[in-house]
Order: sequence, then structure tokens, then C-alpha cells
Amino acid sequence: MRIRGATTVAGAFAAVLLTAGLVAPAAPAATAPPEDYYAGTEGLSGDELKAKLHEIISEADVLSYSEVWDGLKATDEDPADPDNVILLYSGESRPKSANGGNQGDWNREHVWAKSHGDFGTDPGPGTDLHHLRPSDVQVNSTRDNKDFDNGGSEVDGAPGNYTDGDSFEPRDEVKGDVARMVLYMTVRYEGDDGFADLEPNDRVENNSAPYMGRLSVLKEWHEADPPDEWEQRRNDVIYEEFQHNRNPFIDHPEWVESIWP
Ligand SMILES: [Ca+2]
Ligand SMILES: [Ca+2]
Ligand SMILES: [Ca+2]
Repeated sequence: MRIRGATTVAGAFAAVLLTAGLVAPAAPAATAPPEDYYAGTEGLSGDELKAKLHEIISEADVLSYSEVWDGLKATDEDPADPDNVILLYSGESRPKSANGGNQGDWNREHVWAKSHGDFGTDPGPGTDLHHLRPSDVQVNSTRDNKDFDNGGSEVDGAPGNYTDGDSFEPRDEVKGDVARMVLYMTVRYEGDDGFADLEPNDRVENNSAPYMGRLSVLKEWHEADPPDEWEQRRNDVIYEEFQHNRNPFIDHPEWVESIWP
């Protein structure tokens, strides 16, 4: 049994190093959502569950597009190096200070492409941290506004990612993350706030329509790559420090099947 508050010699030594700034504190472990966050969802499924979740997660603060930089530096911090962020597609760790628009920089990737519903970067879906991720500038431009599907040839500078003329397949480690980000967006944005009603479908080449495909593939990716501690911590940081809302599909992966059987 470990007694809370008990001090060991090693623990005291670590505390001294921490105080002296010689070691970085360990990344905080993921926490569960507050007990009453999903109150009212009990017994619901399908469209009723989706409607209730929409109500819950729409209680949120909205960031400006410039505040997104600071958001991503916190949400996507490299646990092994607090000066760096992890890039979504390439998986690379790159200095937080290398944010920008030039080759070698990282920028703000909209996983739900801005053109699918034409929401731009005004405060709203275009600044929602739940689907924004740091990405290499070149890789971001290769992804472009393509829908998600399996297949294609490997992306330059992002091993394990594939693309062809109409779709993009992210690396295995983030396939589920991508699926849960897309599905969050469809529940959060229902057309009642001046922005388009974002919805998933099973197509590619959605272009400017407010849809993102392919739902059947995203569901497979969600199953194959369940939420891990890093993704849960990211959800917590957005909830606690920035928007004060959560991605329900990270907290309750089973709700994907309940809403999209
Ligand atoms: Ca394709
Ligand atoms: Ca993952
Ligand atoms: Ca929607």
C-alpha cells in the first residue's frame, strides 16, 4: 500500500530537482470528465443522444484564430520536450517557436477542412481546438481539403500517411484521433449558430459541401485506434484551460456506434 503524502528519499530528491528547475514535471495523467458533464444522456441513443450532446458541448468559449497558436502549444505539447509540439501527420517533434507559414514551419491544420462548409477562420468551427492540430506546412498543403479514406501513395515527409487525388489516409497512430475529431465537429455544429450544419457521409470529393467522408472508414479507424492517455489529456487541457467543452467520443467511444450504427 502506498500512503498518500508519504515522502521517500527518492521522492524528496526529485522534489529538490524540480524546485531547482533541473527536471521537467511529468505530464499530468489524464483525468475523467466531471461526474455531471454528461448528465441527461442516460438511456439515450441515436439522434436523441446526438441532440443532447450537441446541447452539452455547445456550452463553450470560442477562441480567436491567433489564440489558437497558444492553444496548440499547450494541447499538443511533446511530453518528452516541453519546448516542442508533436505534428499530427508526420509525428515529428518540432519547436513551438517554429510556428508560421514557411517551409519547415508548423501551422494550424483544420482536420475538418475549412472549405467543407466554408467556415474560414473567424471564431467558430475554424478556431475550434478539438479539430485543430499542428502540422508541417508542406504536409498540410498535401492533405489540402481531401476527405479521409484508405489508400494512395506515401506522403513526402510524413511516413505512414497515404494520399491520392481525392483522399488522405493518416498514419495508424492518429487514425482514431482523426475520426473522433471529425465526428465531434458533426455534433458540435448543427446549423443553429450561423455556420453550416457539418455532417459525415460515405463519399470522397465532398469539396465545398458541409460534409466529410468516409464515415464507414472513419468508424473503422475509431475502432482500430482507441483513445490513449495523450489524447485524453488533450481533451482535458481544452476543457480545463481553453474552451471548457469536451469531445464526447474520447470520453465515451461507444457513442460512435450508438449514433452511427
Ligand atoms: Ca482515394
Ligand atoms: Ca491515437
Ligand atoms: Ca451537424
